[in-house]
Amino acid sequence: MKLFNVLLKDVTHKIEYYSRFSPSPMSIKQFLDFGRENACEKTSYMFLRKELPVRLANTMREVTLLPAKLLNQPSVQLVQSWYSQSFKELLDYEDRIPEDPRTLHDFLGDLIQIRNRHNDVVPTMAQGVIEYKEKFGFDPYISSNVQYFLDRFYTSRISFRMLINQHTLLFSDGINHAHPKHIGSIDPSCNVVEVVRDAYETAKMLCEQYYMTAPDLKVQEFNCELVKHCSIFGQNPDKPIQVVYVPSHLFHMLFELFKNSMRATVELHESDKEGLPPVTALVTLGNEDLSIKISDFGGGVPLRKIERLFNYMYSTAPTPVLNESQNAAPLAGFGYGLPISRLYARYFQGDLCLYSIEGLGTHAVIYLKALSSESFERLPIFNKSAWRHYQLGPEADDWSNPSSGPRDASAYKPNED
Ligand code: P4A
Repeated sequence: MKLFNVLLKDVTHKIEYYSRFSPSPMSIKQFLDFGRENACEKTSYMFLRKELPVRLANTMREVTLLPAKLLNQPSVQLVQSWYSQSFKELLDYEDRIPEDPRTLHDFLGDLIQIRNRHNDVVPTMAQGVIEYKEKFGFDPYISSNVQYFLDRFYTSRISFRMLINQHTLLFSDGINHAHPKHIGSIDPSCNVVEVVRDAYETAKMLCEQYYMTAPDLKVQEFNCELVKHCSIFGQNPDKPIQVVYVPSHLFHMLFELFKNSMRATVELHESDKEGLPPVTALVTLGNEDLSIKISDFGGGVPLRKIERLFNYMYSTAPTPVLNESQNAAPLAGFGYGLPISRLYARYFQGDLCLYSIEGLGTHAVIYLKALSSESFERLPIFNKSAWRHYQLGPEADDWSNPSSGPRDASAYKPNED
């Protein structure tokens, strides 16, 4: 018991120590340059053995600020135990020199083990939110805390996996046969329209399984990148749009948007004689932004409800139990697709926005940085200002509420408080 307490105190102390450092954001260009020119495993090791504990500790400090009623849910406790375990495993390397060949070998194996341990963090946290809601119901104050927390927590997780994937893909022996040109998880010449079509086809298969039909896709591409030596308008209309990016992140976002557009389209037009209106994708490269717009005629969502589509607490519902006749994954059934897709977009300084025209349909736009030198990781830092977010109690709104009526005119509403 005594020894256990000493160890626990030591880990707590280490979390405090590492959380005082801010994470060091890397740009896609830095990831690429490092991985390209005879990437050095020792250098990567020296960076990660500090940077990974820093990112973990920043997150672990923040977890403890969650409202106790949420923190105490069994699923949240389970996730917390995974973080402690992984943090402890990384501390082993504080005093292991890279010159010992066993160090790099063990580190690689431990990173893979840590990554696997954290595979189910998202559904497990979602389970924690369900547990909370079942016991205490939906609370707008808790929901805004959860929103703030999970956006930061999942961003940190995306970044943590990015670092681990780069290291393990670069330094596990054997080249990536499927993608010999990729540098770790990065494609230096990612053809955006190819990923668009790939995500569409995957969503289409699900849609057809579920609804027996799916809308077509129309793609338009505008390469407007100003190239100095290029004449008319400086346009480059024939050059396919490419970007230095993580194709799996782009796929994740597009797949989500296609599922939404397909669902809205099929549910509104299923019985139309004319058939389904197609979903359109517009891919445009400017000097600063690479924008991808996915549009549909699915009837849209009223503005008042758009925010809910990004809200974790609002959109968390128990996973539908699938019976044998519908063993296909339901289309857009798990609720976390949009908020997490937006985090992927923001992670490298982009964004994901929905513009809905109620009655007609929805435009969803993914913005990416056109230049890999500008796409720096956007990372949460644990500091005073983050801390303050969790201390604020539920406060009176500082905008008028349409239903609360004139404040000094209670005479007009004698029966209301
Ligand atoms: N209309 N438009 C969309 C949805 C509806 C939509 C919708 C009913 C709502 C929830 C949902 C999926 C679709 C769209 C494209 C989008 C987002 C929403 O990118 O057509 O599942 C959560």
